[in-house]
Amino acid sequence: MNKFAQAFSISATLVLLTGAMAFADSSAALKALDTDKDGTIDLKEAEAGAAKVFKSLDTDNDGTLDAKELAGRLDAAGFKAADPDNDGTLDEKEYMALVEKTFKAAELKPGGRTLDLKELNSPAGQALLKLIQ
Ligand SMILES: [Ca+2]
Ligand SMILES: [Ca+2]
Ligand SMILES: [Ca+2]
Repeated sequence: MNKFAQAFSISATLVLLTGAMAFADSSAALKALDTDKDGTIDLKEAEAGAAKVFKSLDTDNDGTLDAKELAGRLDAAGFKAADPDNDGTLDEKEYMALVEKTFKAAELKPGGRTLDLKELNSPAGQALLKLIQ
């Protein structure tokens, strides 16, 4: 195998692995969050997950999340958009509004009110999972 073919084969394997991992993650997340076991996540289930995440991320217990506490879950642009009062932190109301907005963005059928595995595997679905599990 020449170098090019080798590199190609390695990156193809990585893409396959990443794809498989994303799928496995979403399906485990769906199972964990789907408390009424209908095979989808509704906004109430997403919010229940988000409330748990909010509590566990608020390590200094001041009732808000700052960019440091949200590291790896929300990028700077996302943080700014979710902080309309511009105080540099997200309180629970701002966090829940962000969760609802991201939930709606992940819906392939707008107004469907639930997210299935395919929707959770979309970029918006993946962004949502970072906020609720
Ligand atoms: Ca459900
Ligand atoms: Ca905090
Ligand atoms: Ca704020």
